[in-house]
Amino acid sequence: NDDPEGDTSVVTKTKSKTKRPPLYKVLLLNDDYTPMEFVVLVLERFFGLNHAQSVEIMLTVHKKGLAVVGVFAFEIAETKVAQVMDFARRNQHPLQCTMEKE
Ligand code: TYC
Repeated sequence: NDDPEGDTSVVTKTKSKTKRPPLYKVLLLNDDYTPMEFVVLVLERFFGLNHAQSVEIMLTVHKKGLAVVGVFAFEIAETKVAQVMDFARRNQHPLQCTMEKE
């Protein structure tokens, strides 16, 4: 505390904050054309989900319009989105996959 006149006093406390990396939700969007089996394959292949979980999430997207497929650190979420978009494009399906900060 720099206080040459002795008339003020400032106490500064530094907080030791442990910052966790922000997490990102990866979302799958519904459309009218991508076959259900293709979406199930995407969920199994890129998100490591079993067949039953994949069918369940696919049907949620189909009924509700979208669903969170998983929550990941930025780079991992980015990679998943790119893999899904690339796989859909190569197979000429309009399937859309996006990410958003949690
Ligand atoms: N709505 C599609 C159909 O009826 C199936 C579908 C499900 C498409 C999920 C995209 O993310 C999706 N064939």
